[in-house]
Amino acid sequence: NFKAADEGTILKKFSENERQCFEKLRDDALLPFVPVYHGTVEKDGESYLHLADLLVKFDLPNVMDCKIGVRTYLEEELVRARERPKPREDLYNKMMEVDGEGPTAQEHSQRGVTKPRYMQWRETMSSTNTLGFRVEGIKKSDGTCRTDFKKTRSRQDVIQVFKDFVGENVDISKSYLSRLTEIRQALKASQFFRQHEVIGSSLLFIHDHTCNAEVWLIDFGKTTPLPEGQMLNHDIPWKEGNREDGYLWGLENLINTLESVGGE
Ligand code: 4IP
Ligand code: ADP
Ligand code: MN
Repeated sequence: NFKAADEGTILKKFSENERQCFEKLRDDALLPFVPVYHGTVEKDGESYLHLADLLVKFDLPNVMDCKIGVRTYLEEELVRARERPKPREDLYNKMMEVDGEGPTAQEHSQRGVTKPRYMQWRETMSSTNTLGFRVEGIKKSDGTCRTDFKKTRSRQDVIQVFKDFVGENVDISKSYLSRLTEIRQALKASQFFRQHEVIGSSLLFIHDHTCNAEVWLIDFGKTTPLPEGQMLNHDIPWKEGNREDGYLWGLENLINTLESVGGE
């Protein structure tokens, strides 16, 4: 999905939806918290979004991707699956890898699950539904990489993952917390945030041994504008039709969870 680019930048596979988000963010309170956007690029017949590489300022970075929100799929995917269910074998296999008892009897016999069904199951297995965020992956400076967090759900389990990530370094968790507090403030001031349903977006945590620690908003591939004049609250429960994403609720829980990492 990514391609190497000029010094300090990356190319991400083009999506028109994400391009529109980066364009609108050029003029928004969230601008300091999203990677610098350099427009679109064509290379070998493919289109890309040209973005700043967030890792360049770090020396042997540790990176964690947390997907924020209580919902990870669009309401339209739900409607589509209801009208014309398309069971997918790849998603059935991914479900089976995590839990042989995940699929229902019918899903077993058809060897397929629909996309929203898979996404909802992922949400309940992980901390997405209960905490409004989940850890997707961690890459450490020693080269190790973990993406086996599909069943990391309880607050205690998440705290353990965070502890391992920051190496129980209090300075780093404090820097992360102050950055998250700034992000919360920027979200509350952001016009873009009020007017968009933010689905499948992540906060990217990056730190290194010099104790440089930053958090960035990334991945707007499924961030969708609301109809003119409509706004989201971002911290009330989702009910089909209200398009709420639980982003602020998840951020609050994330801050709260990280507070339990440095402390005690
Ligand atoms: C993936 O499930 C992620 O949710 C992807 O979201 C999603 O892509 C995939 O849907 C889904 O299979 P796992 O994480 O369990 O592998 P993201 O790219 O944000 O990580 P979408 O297209 O919804 O963004 P499919 O339809 O691409 O398989
Ligand atoms: P996708 O839409 O394929 O899920 P993301 O935008 O979520 O793509 O990016 C996937 C991963 O790539 C992130 O978890 C992060 O590690 C890395 N990444 C994304 N954007 C940047 C960036 N601007 N700089 C450095 N790394 C990035
Ligand atoms: Mn992503």
